[in-house]
Amino acid sequence: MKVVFSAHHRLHAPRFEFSRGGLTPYSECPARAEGIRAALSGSGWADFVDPRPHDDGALLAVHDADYLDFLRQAHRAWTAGGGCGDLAAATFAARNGRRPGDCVAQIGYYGFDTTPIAEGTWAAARAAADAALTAAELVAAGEPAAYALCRPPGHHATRNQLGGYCYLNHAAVAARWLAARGPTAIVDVDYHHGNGTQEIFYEDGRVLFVSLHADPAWEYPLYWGYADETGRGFGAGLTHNVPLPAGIGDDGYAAALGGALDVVRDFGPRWLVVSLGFDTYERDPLGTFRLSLDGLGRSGRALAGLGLPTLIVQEGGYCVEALGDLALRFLDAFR
Ligand code: SP5
Ligand code: ZN
Repeated sequence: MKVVFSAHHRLHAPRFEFSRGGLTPYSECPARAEGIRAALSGSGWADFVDPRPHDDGALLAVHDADYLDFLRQAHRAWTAGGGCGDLAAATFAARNGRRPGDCVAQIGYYGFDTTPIAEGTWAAARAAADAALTAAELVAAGEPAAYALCRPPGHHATRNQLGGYCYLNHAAVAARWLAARGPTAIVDVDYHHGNGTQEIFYEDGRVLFVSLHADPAWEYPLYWGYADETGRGFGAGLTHNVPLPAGIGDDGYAAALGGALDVVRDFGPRWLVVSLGFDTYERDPLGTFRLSLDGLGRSGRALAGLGLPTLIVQEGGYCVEALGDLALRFLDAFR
């Protein structure tokens, strides 16, 4: 199958994240994508493709222009003002606060958590969005499936806020592009709720958003992802959240996914976008689920069983040593 990958992801390497009251090494590290790339290179069936560069049009169909401008120049402004290392927020804008001029103030306006901006963040995020768009174009041109090996991930990024290691919402950018060519279903199987994707399509009648994730009552992103969030306006009934308990295993997850895929079948989409996270895996350091390697394979087979042209976009997953095997097992059903 076609795998779209850019080495530009390596330019994005924040040093620390703020977690539980202190700084810890950044979990969303370059070794994640390199592990997947290496495993796919050795598979014999991955056909690597470079992302095609796109102008800002497809990004602007999802994100606000002022937010994109901020992402593009924030680290430069931070460095020019004497900052060193990564730019991160410690103060956040009140909902009705004004857009400030200073880059330190802006990251608390254009973000909902302490996700930092490093020197190469814009270049890496832009290349990842190009990868998702390129993979979408391949699917629209007749490929049965294509995999965008995106890094940084995207599904927490909203139309105007970064968060959760995400800056540009690659799955949303690609889904909006596909939705101009037919009804599109997004199935988000990352361990965390895809709050950014949900927000972007909340009132969109052309895109179904279905997400399985840890219950936001106690897990990140904490403020979105409840089952009673179902969409609004043209999108009424087209958001479907399935919060799941800590410790859920292969059988429980497969049952929940089966129910979610019935919702997709009822919608009758032309295209499928999978937001793929491997943080549901039993050895993931951030997650609490208990899915095995075989469980991830089952998820891949269930999604492939929809029989739809499918774009797979990489999101989270932090057990670095297992990511290559997880990708091989999940993607096996699509090759
Ligand atoms: C795309 C995605 O999976 N984003 C997840 C964002 C989760 N952010 C909160 C993580 C808090 C846990 N910190 C653990 C630090 C270990 N070094
Ligand atoms: Zn996640």
